[in-house]
Amino acid sequence: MVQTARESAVDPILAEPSRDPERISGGHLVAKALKAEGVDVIFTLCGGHIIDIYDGCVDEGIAVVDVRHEQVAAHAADGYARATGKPGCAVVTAGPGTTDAVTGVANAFRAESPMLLIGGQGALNQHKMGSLQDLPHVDMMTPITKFAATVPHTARAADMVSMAYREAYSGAPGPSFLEIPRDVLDAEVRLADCTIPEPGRYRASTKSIGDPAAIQQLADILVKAKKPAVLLGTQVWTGRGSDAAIDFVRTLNVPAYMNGSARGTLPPGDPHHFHLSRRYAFNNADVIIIVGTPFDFRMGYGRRLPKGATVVQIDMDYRTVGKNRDIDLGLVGDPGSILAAVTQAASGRIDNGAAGRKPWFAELRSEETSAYEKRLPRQLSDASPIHPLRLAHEINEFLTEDSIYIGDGGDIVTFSGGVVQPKSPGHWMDPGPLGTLGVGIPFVLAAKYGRPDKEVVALFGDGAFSLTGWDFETLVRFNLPFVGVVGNNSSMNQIRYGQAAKYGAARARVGNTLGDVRYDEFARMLGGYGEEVRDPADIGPALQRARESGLPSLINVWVDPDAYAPGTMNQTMYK
Ligand SMILES: Cc1ncc(C[n+]2csc(CCOP(=O)(O)OP(=O)(O)O)c2C)c(N)n1
Ligand SMILES: [Mg+2]
Repeated sequence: MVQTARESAVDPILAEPSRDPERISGGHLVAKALKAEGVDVIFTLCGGHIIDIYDGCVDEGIAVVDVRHEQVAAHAADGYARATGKPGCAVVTAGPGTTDAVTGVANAFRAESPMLLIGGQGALNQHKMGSLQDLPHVDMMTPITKFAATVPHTARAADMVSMAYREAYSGAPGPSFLEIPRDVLDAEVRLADCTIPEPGRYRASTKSIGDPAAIQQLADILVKAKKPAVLLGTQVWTGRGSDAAIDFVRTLNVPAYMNGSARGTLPPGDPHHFHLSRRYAFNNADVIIIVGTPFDFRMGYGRRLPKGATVVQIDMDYRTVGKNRDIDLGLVGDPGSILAAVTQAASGRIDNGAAGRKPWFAELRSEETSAYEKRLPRQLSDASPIHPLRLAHEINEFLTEDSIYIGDGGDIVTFSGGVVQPKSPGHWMDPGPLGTLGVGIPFVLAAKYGRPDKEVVALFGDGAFSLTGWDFETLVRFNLPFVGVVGNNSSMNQIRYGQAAKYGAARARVGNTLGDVRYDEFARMLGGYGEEVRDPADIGPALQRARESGLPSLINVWVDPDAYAPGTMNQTMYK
């Protein structure tokens, strides 16, 4: 008999597992497949539908990190993939467990982050009968995943996990979803009847350079360029192409701008690192190379790129290249591999064009310096309440080359985006184009758990922190120290600005006011370190004490609610 547990009078979930080494349950098959995939931790909130996966994880040596909200589990799986390069995994129960995780999956979808969400489901033998926590999960997840399916039979559990991960890595990566009905998960089958894919043997390489002719074409374009500029986007880090990107910009002498997860590819101070002169560079460049980032709202849908420039786009996803704006050359493949191939192709020429770009670099550096100097007085402001730019300045000074920086908030994080510079590749984490408030604590969990050798520094808006802040307790429970800063303006300020601008000051305070909450006390209550800061001179020393505390920490910094970031005032995100 194949499904003994289901046929017994005892509920399958409570039936004792057989000790027969020839037999295996669905949850144990899932754990075997996760192990084959290199997953060493699952982020989860428990439920009766999924406990057999936990039991499988015990056997396979996979850590179970239990959080207080499923949104946190899903964001942590996304963040873990970003921080470690290993695939993320979150496991949640049926119904509300899965709906709670939707935002995390959606965020990973827009951010192209490879992860798997496994959700429980009512037993197949109660299908559509109104079982506890039954919902059409697959239908709900289909539009926000690369792959969403039900595991229909216990013997398929392992190979469907592998299938879901293979799908997650096709083209530009993203999330996959599997639901596993509880009778399918709990039943035992003969091991011999199961397909268990072997590590390293069920996946092709993703390091494609696409069309070799296009590589030569791009090399031709570049060697002739007088004023090239490159924008390195998130996929450069996702595909771990940082070294190739650095080699490309140095060998071919191309000024580099970075966004999303690619921030930090080059450190500030590097001669090829530019940040504040991007608009100027694109307006004046003869060749613009966009690598691994779409023409979405962050790029003004490509409309801001001048008509006269030669525009080249490189992306992992065929569907992204040429979308929203015409291009002169499109390449599809792994950004790092493509950049390495182009460097090689251009380096073979007698003159790779690199030498003639001194005046272009000087022009951009002078733009960069004047933009920096214009802002500096506000960045050094001694005002109290504290100017958000001063807070961002102090955080930037505080970061080392081993600090992973996480931004989670509205206006305060918009301010910090212009000032805070990660010092190493992969040391910047933001939600990505979904703009999800609440990623902060889950990303701290993922980054510190996945990279214990790193320091993690996070800046929160008070609004953003509140969405997922209870999982500060998880950081205490798992002994994951980090330096947290809440830029506290007792408001959802980024939204308040838009209301004030449109409806006038008298009608601006609707639906955006928060209490004067002492987040430092909240941290202490949960067993962490906390301090309150009102004077800008105290920010640096408080950050240092938080670092030395060796605990998860929150420094509550009262910032000026009437200072708004230029990006907020222009409402650029809606244009
Ligand atoms: C989950 C989610 N809900 C709502 C929003 C809309 N939103 C964007 S910024 C913002 C205000 C955030 O307030 P806070 O984190 O305190 O930052 P502040 O703007 O005050 O600096 C809101 C509500 C969002 N981006 N994500
Ligand atoms: Mg706020």
